[in-house]
Amino acid sequence: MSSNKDFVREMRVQVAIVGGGPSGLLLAQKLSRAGIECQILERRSRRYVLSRIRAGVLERGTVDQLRQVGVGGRMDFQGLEHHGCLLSDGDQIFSLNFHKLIGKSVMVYGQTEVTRDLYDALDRSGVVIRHNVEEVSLHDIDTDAPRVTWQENGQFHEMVCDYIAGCDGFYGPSRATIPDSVKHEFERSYPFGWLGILSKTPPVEDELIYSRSPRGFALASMRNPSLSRYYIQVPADEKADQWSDEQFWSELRRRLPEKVSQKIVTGPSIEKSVAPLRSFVCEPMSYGRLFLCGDAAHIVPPTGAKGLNLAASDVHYLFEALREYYDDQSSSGLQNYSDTALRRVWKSMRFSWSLTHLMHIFPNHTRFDARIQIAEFRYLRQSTAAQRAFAENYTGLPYH
Ligand code: RFL
Ligand code: PHB
Repeated sequence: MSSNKDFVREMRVQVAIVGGGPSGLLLAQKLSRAGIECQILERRSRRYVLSRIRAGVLERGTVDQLRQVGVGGRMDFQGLEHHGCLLSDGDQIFSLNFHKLIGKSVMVYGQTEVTRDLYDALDRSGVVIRHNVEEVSLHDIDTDAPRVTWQENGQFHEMVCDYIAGCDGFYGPSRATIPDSVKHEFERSYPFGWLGILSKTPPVEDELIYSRSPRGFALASMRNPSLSRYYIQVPADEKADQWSDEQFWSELRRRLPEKVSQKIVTGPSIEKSVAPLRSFVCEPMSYGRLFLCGDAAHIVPPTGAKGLNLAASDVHYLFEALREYYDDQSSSGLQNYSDTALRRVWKSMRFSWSLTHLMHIFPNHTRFDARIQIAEFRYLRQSTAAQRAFAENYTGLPYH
């Protein structure tokens, strides 16, 4: 920060957290329960953060972490435990029972609700979350006294800390602070997005349906017994407002097996948006005293429901490393953080990439590619070994 700016010097904290999405909030909750001081800097208002409709499926590891930090109550009461999912290919539909295959399940509970539960818990523990901060910038990350500066209510602020957790999503400033000479970025973008709607209608089935059809992919998901979430594959540059609700329902029906389509209850959408699909990894996930978590370090296409769950596993590794540092004065966990987190990230990256390839229509696909897709789908339908591998990945790989 330039020395001629008038700025407020905030109290030093142990960990400054940039970004108050699920990864920043979960990390803060874990740190505060362990007696490690932290503060969150969030660019948006709380209301805005809570209006973002995103993930819906939680792996067991995410569920366990939420329970361990005292925010599992509402999730255990309102969340829907799913023992499997349905996969369809045109008119063929089959069910994968994760519970029978590998004895595991997932929890359907929206990211919005997870975020709300974390806010409530952080309010109770008195953790400071500064909303509507602007111009957040990270300094001296390769020294023992890294700093974060920002603008709030027209005033410049500065906070010195021991460590910075970059939890500021794909477009935040943290990743950009790692020098280009150190950073390697790996990316695959897909020539389509997902148009999603939320509607106050009962879900068409008890399980999620991932459907591959000649017209493109569709997903039937839910938030609770009276709130449905549906997605359809659309071209990458599609705008949500080009689609009326009627057009959406009609296209969705054409992409699901007929016996399912006939049962869909339609209604007005209460949210409609297009999400681009991308696979992205930044290596390393740390530099000096900056540690990246969640979408700040990696993005997966939503097909495998892995984004929020990867954010949660990063938080697990980072929290354990910080606890080791403050409790045992050992920095070995922090030194290994990037390698440890990346090992799991790449496995989820692979699963999301492969499921995206299996389920979508690619504009540049040859007839050969289309045949391979069908063969792979049949293999999954017929082979218990393939189904077990799917179930193992979908419900979440172990943290160690
Ligand atoms: P987030 O949620 O993007 O939060 C980052 C926060 O940082 C703030 N920020 C800043 N703060 C201060 N200064 C700045 N300059 C800042 N710039 C940004 C932002 O305002 C924001 O609050 O990242 P985080 O915490 O790492 O969490 C990641 C998850 O949100 C994301 O991976 C998932 O939503 C992905 N995802 C899914 N993940 C799952 O595990 N299961 C799913 O079923 C699932 N479905 C989805 C999804 C994502 C979707 N979209 C919209 C991309 C479905 C969709 C449609
Ligand atoms: C969702 O309900 O938003 C959802 C569910 C499963 C996915 C992606 C999104 O794979």
